[in-house]
Amino acid sequence: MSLESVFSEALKEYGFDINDIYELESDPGLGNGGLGRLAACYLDSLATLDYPATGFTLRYEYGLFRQKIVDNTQAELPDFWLDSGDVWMMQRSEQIFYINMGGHVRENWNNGKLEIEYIDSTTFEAVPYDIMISGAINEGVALLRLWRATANAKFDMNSFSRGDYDTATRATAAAELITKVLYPTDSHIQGKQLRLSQQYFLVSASLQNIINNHINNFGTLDNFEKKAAIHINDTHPALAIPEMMRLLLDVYGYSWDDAWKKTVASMAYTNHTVLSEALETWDIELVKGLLPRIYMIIEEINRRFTKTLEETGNQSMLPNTSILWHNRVKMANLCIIGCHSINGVSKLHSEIIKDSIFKDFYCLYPKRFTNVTNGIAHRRWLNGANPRLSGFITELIGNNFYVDASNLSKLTNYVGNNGVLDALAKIKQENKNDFASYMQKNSDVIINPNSRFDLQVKRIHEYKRQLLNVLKIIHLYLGICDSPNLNFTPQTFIFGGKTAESYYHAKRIINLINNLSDEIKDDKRTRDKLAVVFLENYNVTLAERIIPAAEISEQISLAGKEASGTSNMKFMLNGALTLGTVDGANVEILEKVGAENMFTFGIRSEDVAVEWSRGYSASSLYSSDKYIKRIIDKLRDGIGGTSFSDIATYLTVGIGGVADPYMCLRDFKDYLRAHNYADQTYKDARKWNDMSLINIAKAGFFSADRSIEEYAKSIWNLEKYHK
Ligand code: 4GP
Repeated sequence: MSLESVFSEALKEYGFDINDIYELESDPGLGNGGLGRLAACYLDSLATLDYPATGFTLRYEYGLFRQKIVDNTQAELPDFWLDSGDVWMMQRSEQIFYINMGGHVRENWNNGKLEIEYIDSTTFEAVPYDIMISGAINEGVALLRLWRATANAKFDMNSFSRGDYDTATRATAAAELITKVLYPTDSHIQGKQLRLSQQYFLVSASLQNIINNHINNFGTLDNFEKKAAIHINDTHPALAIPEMMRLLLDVYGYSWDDAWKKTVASMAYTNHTVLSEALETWDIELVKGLLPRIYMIIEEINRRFTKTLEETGNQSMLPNTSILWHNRVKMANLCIIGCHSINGVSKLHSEIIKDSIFKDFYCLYPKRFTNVTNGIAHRRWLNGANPRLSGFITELIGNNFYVDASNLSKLTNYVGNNGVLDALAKIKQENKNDFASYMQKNSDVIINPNSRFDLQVKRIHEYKRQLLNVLKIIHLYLGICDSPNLNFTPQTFIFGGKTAESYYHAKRIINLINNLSDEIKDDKRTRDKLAVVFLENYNVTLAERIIPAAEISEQISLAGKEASGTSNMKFMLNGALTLGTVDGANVEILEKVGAENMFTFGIRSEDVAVEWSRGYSASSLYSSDKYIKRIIDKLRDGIGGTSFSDIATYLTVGIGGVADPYMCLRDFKDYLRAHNYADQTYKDARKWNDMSLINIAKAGFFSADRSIEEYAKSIWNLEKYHK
């Protein structure tokens, strides 16, 4: 409403600073990483673009854990976000739905009609809570609906009176557990029964809600697939497919064929990761036990699918495409069979899924596969997070970029304009100063605002290769120790990110980063030149503060592994230059800005498999490259007083697997080259600022508005609310 300054003034009169009030609001930690954050950006765009849309999720009592660094490693604390986060939530008790789990089912034929009887199952109530997401420039509102599980059964007074408190409270406790806590794993699954019940609870409540609304509007489901589009964000809501079938068959009496047509026509699926450990599969017995009717439907979907495979002579595809295989239910296969559209999240990723993980499916259903490159809420990440920069851009090109980010391209008119470049540099410096003061005030971390800010903030994961960054920093550190008088641009390497509590290796990397930070700080030779900072509890609030201050954006995953990445887009939009591999959406950033405005390095995705088949040997790199040898030996000898010989072994020999599985050593030399080139370029401020300006100018494509328009037109067939 553009009323911030009015409120700010009014609050001042009462002695309050608006920023202190902002600080009081906690992040709703309802997701783990990029996948959840993407959904939040999309809701912002859906509202602004005036599309009628609802996002469904669970009202977890405890969101993603708060990360605390204790003894230089990650500890997890519960995040009870509801103590202040619920001010924006409205309970809608009038729209409760009921969900059955457990027990078994009996099929009764009644006058030729099948009736499903649920025996000994438990019924839970799904209570909706709504958060309105307002559009930026219009009256558009998107809804985020969060389901809370409660017990359906009336309080068991009999048991209570007998003193059997256990039985009396069991139903309530079981229900509350479902929406108690968010599982903190990203990009790999943790197969827990509770997680499966969360997934089913989410999809069953949401689908009943969607269908209910549809019937209220149209009185029938006959036109359902023409009016409703359901999007499955990764495989976690894959049970939406058999649940939709269940509702159409058992509740609304459609035939199998009609129900299947409706289901496939209304459902679409986005894949967000190619890591095999992230492709969800469930134990058949678990699914059967928890969801007996759903399992029957999955079996029938699979029976019909495999029959078609046999009839078309494609039996050889069975191992890769069957939903039921080796006692597991393969959720991605269910999604592909049950959805009319399957997309990846960047051009490269969408090609990879067709060529490798879903190759057989691509042969079967070539028309289903498509791409929608991810996007970010540019109004949040530029106008909201970086008012200095967005104000300056408005002075230069007007404020149309607020509505349509492609207008940012008008900034290319200012390439080479010294006045503009100086102003840009000044803004960056002020943002850096602000961040340094914020850190000092809030966490006692001292950052030199005159050093170069080099950032890698994202979930900590082997494939994202924070370790490669660390190897580089150790190399720089040892280099300064060798020649303390060398002219060296002071640099601060800033890391941030959480990892799943059970991901041992990633936790060791967090430990290593923190120890390295200490060692460098304690060393007189290096402390003014080099610094490593690990931001505790990296989250959206912190991201909004640090991204505007960044100068280098590290996007260094092993090529082929990062589906898209979205922080790469946020950094670019805020004028940071990318030091990255040719992976995910980096490929499209490179296409937009040109090789001269980005620092790329590393093996190409198509060469990774070739290199493995040729027998990639990390240990020979260790023996032949004196720099690598020195760094690895240093890991063994100790960093910050602790030996990291396990990481040294992981890189050179392997721990229970191949050595250096994400090819850090393979890419090290080229990474160093790209880093050194960035270093040289930085010395030429005019050139650097020009590159920065071009990055901002070309970032418009990565607005979530563009992605949402693509989804609306090519997948959802969705019209705007006010046409
Ligand atoms: C992430 C991908 O790792 C990231 O590349 C992508 O940008 C993001 O989804 C949004 O599409 N995946 C996850 C996950 O967060 O849990 O698999």
